[in-house]
Amino acid sequence: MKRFLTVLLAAIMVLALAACGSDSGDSKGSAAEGKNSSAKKTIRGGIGLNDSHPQYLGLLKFKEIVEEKTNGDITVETYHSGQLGDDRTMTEALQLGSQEVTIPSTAPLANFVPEFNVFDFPFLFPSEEVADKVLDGEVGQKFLDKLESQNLVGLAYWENGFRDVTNSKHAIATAADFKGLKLRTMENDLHLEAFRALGANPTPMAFTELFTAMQQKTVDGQENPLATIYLQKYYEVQSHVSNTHHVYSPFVFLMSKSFFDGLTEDQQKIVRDAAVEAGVYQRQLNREANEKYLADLQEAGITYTEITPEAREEMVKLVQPAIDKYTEKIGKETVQEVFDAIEAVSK
Ligand code: TK8
Repeated sequence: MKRFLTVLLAAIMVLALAACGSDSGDSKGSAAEGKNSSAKKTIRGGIGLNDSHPQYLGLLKFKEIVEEKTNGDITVETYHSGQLGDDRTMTEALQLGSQEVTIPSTAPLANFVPEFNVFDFPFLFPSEEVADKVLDGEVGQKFLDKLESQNLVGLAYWENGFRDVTNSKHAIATAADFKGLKLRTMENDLHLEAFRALGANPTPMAFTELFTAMQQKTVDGQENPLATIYLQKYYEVQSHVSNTHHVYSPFVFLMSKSFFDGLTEDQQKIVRDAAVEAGVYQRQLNREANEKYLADLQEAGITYTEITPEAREEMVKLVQPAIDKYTEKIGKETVQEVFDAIEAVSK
């Protein structure tokens, strides 16, 4: 009898402790608390670029706004340089609910929602201003809405930027200069097809492996916007850069849908508005330093080659079959909607 009472008492104590524990303490991204929960929440935000890149400075701005607007009910932990993994891994972590925010380029994101390939059509956007108007408008929102089926919420578009090619072999002035170059591309079949069409020998690779691959000469070159080329110190392992501007690359500010759904309506508005406001700040930071990045790259010993309009026109023609193929894959109507939106804001 005595033993029975002891076990019963222990069981009651365990239940009492469990009941106390569930009302307090941070829930790291748990949606289990439900909308009306008073529990404090933590957002783990991870990116691949390093802590000097405008993308990270934008994430810090997001943190500042969210923590201030929620009076600390939501805290944001920020991770850079692939500390939480590469773009694909972090996006999968959002789907699983083990991370709350990441901000990949549309190219890797197209592995989750293929329609995003349209934003990686070579030479699609003529300028940053046109890109902003299309992405921040009705058409851009339609693509963000497609993310919900993947347990992802797209809160805003940020800017990776116009991508330029670097390599350690020779100057790239025309398409002929791509011949045989081993170029790392993002993990995206459209990018692979486009660079094959230009005559290169492309290989897909996670961003987190790129610097080592160039250092070890596993690849001859890569392509990224100037901010990444300079701030990730590619001048240490590359000798040439050309302003191919072959793709304007958007970032998408992603949040785990299970986490987002667990926020109160006020908190949902705060994180959405914060992602948009921090995005405007990030885009501005990304653009205003481009000229300085190019000058600093040349200062660091990189040879810069300007692509002439004629050379670029030839590249446009060479990649057209890849665009045609992906127009079929994505759907002519969806693609045409983007083309029409670009034309409408370019007038
Ligand atoms: C950083 C990447 C990078 C992208 C790439 O995580 O992979 O080259 O341009 O910005 O998303």
